[in-house]
Amino acid sequence: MCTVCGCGTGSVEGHHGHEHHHHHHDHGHGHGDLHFGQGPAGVEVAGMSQARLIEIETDILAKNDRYAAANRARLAELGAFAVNLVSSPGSGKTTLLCRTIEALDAQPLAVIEGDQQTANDADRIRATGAQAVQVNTGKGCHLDGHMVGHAMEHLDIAPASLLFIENVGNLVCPAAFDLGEDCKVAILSVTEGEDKPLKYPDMFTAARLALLNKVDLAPHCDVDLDLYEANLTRVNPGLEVIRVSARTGEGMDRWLGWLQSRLAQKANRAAAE
Ligand SMILES: Nc1nc2c(ncn2[C@@H]2O[C@H](COP(=O)(O)OP(=O)(O)OP(=O)(O)O)[C@@H](O)[C@H]2O)c(=O)[nH]1
Ligand SMILES: [Mg+2]
Repeated sequence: MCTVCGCGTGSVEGHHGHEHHHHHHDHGHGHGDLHFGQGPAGVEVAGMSQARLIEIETDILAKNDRYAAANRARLAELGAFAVNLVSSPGSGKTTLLCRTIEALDAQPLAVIEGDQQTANDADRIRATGAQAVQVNTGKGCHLDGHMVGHAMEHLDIAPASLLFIENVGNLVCPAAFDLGEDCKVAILSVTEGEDKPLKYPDMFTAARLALLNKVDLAPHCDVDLDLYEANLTRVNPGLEVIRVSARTGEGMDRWLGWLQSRLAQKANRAAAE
């Protein structure tokens, strides 16, 4: 997770150049494997204690959480339902989003697009007629609460509308950052391999729903869709999974139904207050 190196401070308090050296030792777990992070060995950084690392992480995430809380309060007032779409690059976030927007037809919505560079994805969204703001994160590998707060100011977010936030394509860092969204939806495409939920569990534990995309390609990829699903629910037993194809439209009804029911709940809650 990038909070370990402190790159998350970039947008919150101005970018500070930093250099760090991770000392990699074999901690004796056999086969010459190296264990860091949540593994038994923990994280080791030269000149930095584990306590100091946790302090930095806590600091970054606490700042982020204040921005996220402000975004969440604003969305609650409006009764707008916000989805944070997370996945590795190219799994089909923008394609699915364009199909979703076309299918939602006249439903008020707004889109925030996160990418390191280019406005390609916001351009693709605007081509559907929807309003979109592109956020370029530069060296950043994820959106944060501060960026999303600013982007929200540039959008006309209607009461009881949908806000889609497409995060930077990255299967690791976006998992750690709350943007004030109602939920993270992880997209995993069938070309990525059945083991991805096991290798990158954070994203799938942080998500409420997983869209298993590109199922139209399954026959060409020699993959096991049931194994994809089993591995997803193994890392997160509460995860809902919907098989979809942005290409053929398969499964889109279930995804749209999921969205509409969540939006209705949120809008009703706002109306009742
Ligand atoms: N066959 C097939 N191709 C798909 C499907 N969904 C997306 N693609 C293709 O996958 C490629 C990547 O799609 P994008 O929508 O750009 O993926 P993304 O997740 O938005 O990528 P980044 O924003 O760069 O992280 C494109 O060539 C899409 O046409 C699908 O359901 N089936
Ligand atoms: Mg995209």
